Amino acid sequence: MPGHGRCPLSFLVSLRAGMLNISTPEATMNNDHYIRILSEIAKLAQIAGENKFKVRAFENAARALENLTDPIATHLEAGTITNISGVGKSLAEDIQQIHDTGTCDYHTHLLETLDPGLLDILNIQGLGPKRVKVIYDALGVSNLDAMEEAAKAHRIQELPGLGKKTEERILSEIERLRSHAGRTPLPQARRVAEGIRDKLAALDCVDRIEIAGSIRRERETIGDIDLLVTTTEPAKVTQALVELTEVAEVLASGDTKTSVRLHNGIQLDLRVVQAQVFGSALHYFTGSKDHHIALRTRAKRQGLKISEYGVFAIDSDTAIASQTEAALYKALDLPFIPPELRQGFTEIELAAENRLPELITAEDIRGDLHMHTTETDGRASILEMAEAAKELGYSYIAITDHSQAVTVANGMTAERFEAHIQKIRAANKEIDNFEILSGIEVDILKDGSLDMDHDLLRECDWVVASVHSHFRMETKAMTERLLSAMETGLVSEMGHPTGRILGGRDGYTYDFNAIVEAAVEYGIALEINGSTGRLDLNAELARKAHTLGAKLVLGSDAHSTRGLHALRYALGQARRAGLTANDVLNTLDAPALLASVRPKLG
Ligand code: DGT
Ligand code: CA
Ligand code: CA
Ligand code: ZN
Repeated sequence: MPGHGRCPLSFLVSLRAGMLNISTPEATMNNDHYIRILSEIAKLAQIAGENKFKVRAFENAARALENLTDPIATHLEAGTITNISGVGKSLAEDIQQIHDTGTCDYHTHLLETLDPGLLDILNIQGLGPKRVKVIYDALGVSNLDAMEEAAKAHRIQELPGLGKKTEERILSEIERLRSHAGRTPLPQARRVAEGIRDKLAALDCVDRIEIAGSIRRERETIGDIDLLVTTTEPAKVTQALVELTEVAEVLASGDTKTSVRLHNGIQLDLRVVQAQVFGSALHYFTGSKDHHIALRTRAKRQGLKISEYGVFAIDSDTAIASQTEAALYKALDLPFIPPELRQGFTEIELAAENRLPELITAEDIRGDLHMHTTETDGRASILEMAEAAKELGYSYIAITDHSQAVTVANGMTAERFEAHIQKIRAANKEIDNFEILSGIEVDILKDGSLDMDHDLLRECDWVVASVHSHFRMETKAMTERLLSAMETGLVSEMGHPTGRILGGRDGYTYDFNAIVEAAVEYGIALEINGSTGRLDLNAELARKAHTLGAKLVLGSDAHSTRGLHALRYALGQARRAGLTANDVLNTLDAPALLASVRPKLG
C-alpha cells in the first residue's frame, strides 16, 4: 500500500475544535488528499488577507489536480508534475511536501497564525471564505463554538453582507455538523476495516477474524471499527496490529482487547475470543444494542439468558448455544436474523412469525445502471467499463454520462449525446454475452425540465434523472420541480433521490411521499446510489419507498472501473431496508428491466 499518508495536523485540529472532520481514508491515499490541502490553503489564505493572485494560484492548482486521472505520486516520481497547467515550481514543492509529510509548511503556517478551528467553520455549507473572513475580522470568531455563540447573540446579522437567514442557517448547520461529529461514512470505514482484517488474517496464528459492530450491520455511518479474532497467540496478533502503518496511537492494550486510533482518526477495537464462543461473541459485538435488548426480553420469557459467552438457562452456567449465531437464534426458537436487520425494529417479531424477508444478495444483481465514462467525468471508456462489469458477473450495464448543465463534469450537449449513443451501440457489438444499454444521467433543471432533447431521451435505453444544482428550494417548489421531470414519462429512474452528501450536505427538501407516488404512477424506479459519499436513498428512505409501492434500482455511480464495486454499498442499504430481489429491478434480465419502466414509451 502506498504510504498510508497522514494528515496529523488536520486531525489534531479537528479534535481541538471538539469535532472530528469526516476525513476520507481514501483521501489519505489518493489525489483527494492533495486537493483538500491545496483548497484549504486557498481558503485560509483568503481569510488571512493574502493577495488574490496567491489565493488563485492554489485554487487553480487544486482544480488542475481534480481533473487529473492518474495518481499525483506518479507525476512526482516521474518529475512531470510541473507539466500540469497551473502547477509551477513553488506549487510543485508544496505538493512534494504533502506527499512526504501529509501537509506542507504554508498550510501549517496558516493554521498556526489563524486558528485551526476555521477549518470547521469552513465546513458550514453556504459560508465561503469571503464571509468567514468578514465574521473573523469583525468578531474574531475562529471556531464553531464561538460561531454558535455569535449567531445566538444575533451578532452575525449585523455584519455587512450577512443577514438573519444566514444566521439561522449557520445555527442549523452547526447542529448538523455536530450530529455527524466523530462518525465516518460506512464505505470509507469498511474499506479501512477490510484492509486491516485482511492483513491480520494473513498471520499464521490467526484462525478466524471478522468485522462486527455497525459496519457488519451496514449502518450508514460508523463510530468505530470492531474486529473479533480467534488465535492461539493473542500477543502476536496484538503486536502485529499496533505495528500496522495505519495505526497512529495505541489507546489501550490488554489480554483480550486492544484499542488503537488510526491515522485517519478512526478508532479500532480488536477483541480476542475463544473459538467455542465465537458465535455468541460475534453476535454480541455486532449489536445493535436495541436488537440485544429486544432479544434479551424475549429470552427472559423463555427462561433463558444471553451473554457474549452464549445462551444459558437462567439458573445455569452451561451454554446451550455459543459456537455459531445460527445456533444462538435456534436456541431462542428463531430463524437466523441477518445482521443488517438487527435494528431493534420489528425483526424479532417477524422472525418469530417466520416472516423475515429473504434479503437480496449480490448474486441476485444482474447489472449496474449508473456510471460515467471518459465522455464526461469518468476515467474509463465504455468498453472498459463493460468488461469490468462483465468480470464482476453482471450481464448488462447502462452507460449514463452527464448532460450539459453539469459543466464541471463536461456534460454532453445533444450533439455529443447523439454521437455517444452511437458509440455505446458500437461498443455493444464488441462484447459478447453482455448488453451495454445506452443511457444518460440527465439533469433536472431548476424549472423541472430535462436537460436534453426529448427525442434522444426517448431513443436511448435508460434515463437517470438527477438534481445537481439549485438544491435550496422551498419544499413545494422542489416537489413541483421533480414532478415536472417525472411527468415527461421519459425517466427510467430518479438518481440519488435526496441529493444528500453523507457527512456533508443534507438532501434537498421535498414531499417524499408525493414523489414516491409519482414514481409508482409513471413507472420510475428510485435509485439506491452506492457511491462513497452518498448512500442515497439510504436504508430508511428505501424502506419507506418500498412500503409505498415503489421499485428500487441499485447504482454504483462509478467514475472508474474500480468504482463499480460501490454497488455493494447500495446493496447493503437495500438489505438493511429489508428488500428482496423482487423489490429491486436490476435483478431482472435486460428486457424485463426495460419493460418495467417508462410504460408510456411502450
Ligand atoms: P458505532 O461503533 O457507534 O457505529 O456502533 P456499534 O454498534 O458498532 O457500537 P460499539 O462499537 O459501541 O459496540 C459494538 C457492539 O457491541 C454493539 O453494537 C453492541 C455491543 N455492545 C457494546 N457495548 C455494549 C453494552 O454496554 N451493552 C450491550 N448490550 N451491548 C454492547
Ligand atoms: Ca463500532
Ligand atoms: Ca467499538
Ligand atoms: Zn449524479
